[in-house]
Amino acid sequence: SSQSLDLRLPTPGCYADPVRAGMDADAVFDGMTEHLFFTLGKLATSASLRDLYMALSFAVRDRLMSRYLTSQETIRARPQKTVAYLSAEFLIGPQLNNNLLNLGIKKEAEEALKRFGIESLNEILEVEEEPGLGNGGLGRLAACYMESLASLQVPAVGYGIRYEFGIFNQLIRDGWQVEVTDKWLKGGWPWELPQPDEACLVGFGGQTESYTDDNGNYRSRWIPSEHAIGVPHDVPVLGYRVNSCDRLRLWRADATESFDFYAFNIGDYYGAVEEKVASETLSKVLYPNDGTDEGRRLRLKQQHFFVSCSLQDMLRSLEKRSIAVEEFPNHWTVQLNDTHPAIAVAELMRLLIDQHRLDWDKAWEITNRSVAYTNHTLLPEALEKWDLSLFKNLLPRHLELIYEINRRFLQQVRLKYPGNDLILRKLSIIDEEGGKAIRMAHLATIGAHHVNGVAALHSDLIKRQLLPEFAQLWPEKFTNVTNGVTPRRWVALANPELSKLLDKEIGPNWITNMDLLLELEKKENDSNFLDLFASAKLSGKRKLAGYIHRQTGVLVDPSSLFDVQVKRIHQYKRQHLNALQVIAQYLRIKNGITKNIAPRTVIFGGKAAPGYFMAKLMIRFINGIADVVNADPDMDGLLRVVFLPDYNVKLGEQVYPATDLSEQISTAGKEASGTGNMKFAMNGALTIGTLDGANVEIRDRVGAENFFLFGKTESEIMELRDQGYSPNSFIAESNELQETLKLIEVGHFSNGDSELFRPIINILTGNDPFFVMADFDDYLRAQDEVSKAWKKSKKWNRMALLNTARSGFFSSDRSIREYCQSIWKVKPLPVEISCEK
Ligand code: B1H
Repeated sequence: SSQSLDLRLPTPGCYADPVRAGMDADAVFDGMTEHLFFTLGKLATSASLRDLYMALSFAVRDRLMSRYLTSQETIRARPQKTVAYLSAEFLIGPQLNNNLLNLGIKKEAEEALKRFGIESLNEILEVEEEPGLGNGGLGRLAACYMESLASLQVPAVGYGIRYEFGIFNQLIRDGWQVEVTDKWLKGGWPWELPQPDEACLVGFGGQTESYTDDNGNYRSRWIPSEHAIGVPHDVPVLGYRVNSCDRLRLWRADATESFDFYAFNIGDYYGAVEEKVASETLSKVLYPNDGTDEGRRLRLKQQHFFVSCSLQDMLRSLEKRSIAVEEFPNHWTVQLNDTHPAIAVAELMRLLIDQHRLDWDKAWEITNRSVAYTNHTLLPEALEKWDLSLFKNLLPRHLELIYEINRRFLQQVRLKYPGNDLILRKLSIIDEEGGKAIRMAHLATIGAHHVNGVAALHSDLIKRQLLPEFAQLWPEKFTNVTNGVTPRRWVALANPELSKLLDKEIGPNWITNMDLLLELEKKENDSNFLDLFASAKLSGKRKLAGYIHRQTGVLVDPSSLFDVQVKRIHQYKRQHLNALQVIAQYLRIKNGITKNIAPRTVIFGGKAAPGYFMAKLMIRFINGIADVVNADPDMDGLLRVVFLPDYNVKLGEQVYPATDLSEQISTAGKEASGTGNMKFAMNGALTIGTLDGANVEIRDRVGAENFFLFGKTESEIMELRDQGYSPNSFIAESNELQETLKLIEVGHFSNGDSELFRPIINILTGNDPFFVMADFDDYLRAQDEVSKAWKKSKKWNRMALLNTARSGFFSSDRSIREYCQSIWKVKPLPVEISCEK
């Protein structure tokens, strides 16, 4: 064992080789040179930009290693609770810049690059392909949380899937979205460390059988018909200027055997490779749906695959240290990021009962004490349900366990509500309406010790609408943790101009203590400072204008109001409401009513799920409007419309610092939280928004006078719906809305084709499920307020400054502290690096 050997960890203090560990520019340069030569097989004289990116990344990775290994060793040697964050998505974004920032060697890297003739670090950062291992907010939240966990020195492992193909790349052709596979691994990805020695075996299919064990007890055992191997690929997640370096452990699926030798011997060559082909498909591709449950068999396989590997990995960590399995809840706290990993409740029970031989009650106590569940959506189409026969076919043992969990649970319910069959049917894990199905949210809620929503309003709606009977049964189980975003990536790294200004004004500690931004409040009337604040914004806008021109050919004016809506395309997010408003403004300008109009650049970005027709048509619609507006000389200097293709983390880093107006216009009650809204506010954008998700809390914090509110509230929407909502009554009352719809109907934005956008018109004038018509007039009114405010630039700048100053609450450091205190009960574990063992 390693304990009997005198193995010293290489540490910056005592690991002598400066090429690998030195933090000055010379050392970084030497490190790059050696990696070019030995790792990449290139001479410095013939190195491409990509080679230099790889060399710098390897040199930076070297400098993470002593922190990473010491952190992992510290966690092992001083056993205390570790957070296991289980998520089907981790949208981590580009790594190089973040690691340079958190290590504190950005200047040194820039200096080293100069010696290779590279004048700007950006040239190298441009080369990096981001791993698109997530759809949107949910995956990005997991990434922000990992960064905050490390920065707060909390021992944590993120567990997920190493998809070979992440979210597709989006092209725009003739105004339509075209999906292209995302080959993020093609040039080699330097940030992962494969650990084949720690592989895990996962079963699927087959059947269960009962038997009598050595003690004469009846037991069940599972004989799977197929297996896959999970190979961990670890990504170090370094905290900001601390030694703590947590681990993101992503599982890749391998075949158990390259060949089935039996099949091969009987001459079935294709049959022999079939199991291999099938299991390697497991981690092949991310489902790009974002909020619509597809109920696909392969998706359930993916979920069980990564959850089983992760739980086995946690149990193995105890075994290695000879810790009894009963101690599991004292060593691991398992957070389920939505229901995608909810099979963990059944799988942990299976591992404890079938493999570790615990009795039911003990196993259930351990499971319940360890597992907590975060809900991210109320939308019925997003709530995961698995067809019973599909589930039984793939996970027969888990189904038995779920039946028993359900039986015991319903027994409890019967005791509380005797004779109430309706409530039994409502609460059961098994949905008996139509074809039988497993409700994963019920499994997660029953199995977890805490259930939380992601913003105050959302958590409240979980209790009142989604799971009211559960909330009555277990009021103390339900809680809220409002989402947050990491200020390292979303301010310090994305917005260097603002960061410089903040450093100068209040010192650099805001990066880890965003409450310090409140000191900026005293500058609200300082014209000088407001000008500096505005010029930081202008510099972001100039950069984005350049990018827009290169990508779309559209020239935009950086002095115009940059009005931005970037997020997945969904009807509930109402990009079409924004688009209609643009048409109304276009009409006003055409009619010469320009007095109250502020020059605007309206920017959209976001991907549509490939099978979501309406979302794809919304993209086509925006591009149709953009074509007409941008080609019309009457719009010059007043209106531009841009659809930015392929919105992702990297592009987000360009967009947030360049935005004046943040569009957060979902139907009240539909957006669980939103996190882009927070990134915008931190970077000094004003929000136009509904009282939905975290918008409510943003408005409370930044002040109602610094926020453009419009639209019906959640309860007004419900009331309208209950009264039998008719969009036509709203259309009848609004001339501008009628004219706007008319223009679309006659084909003005589709070269005379009056059919193209018919489905949009039909849905809006039909049942209008997201109340676009009901909110249109008030939205237009709020947009007029925006234009008015924009014209008083000093006032605007003051409002923007107050948004930044008061956005500290939305740091993911605050969210993670709340999870640690109220759900996980974990404390930080500082990591010391020294030569002494
Ligand atoms: C959110 C999802 C989601 N909620 C299913 N639900 C998915 C559901 O591929 N799937 O099957 C993928 C994603 N994502 C988002 O989570 C909410 O809509 C946002 O409001 C919230 O800010 C974010 C993080 O909590």
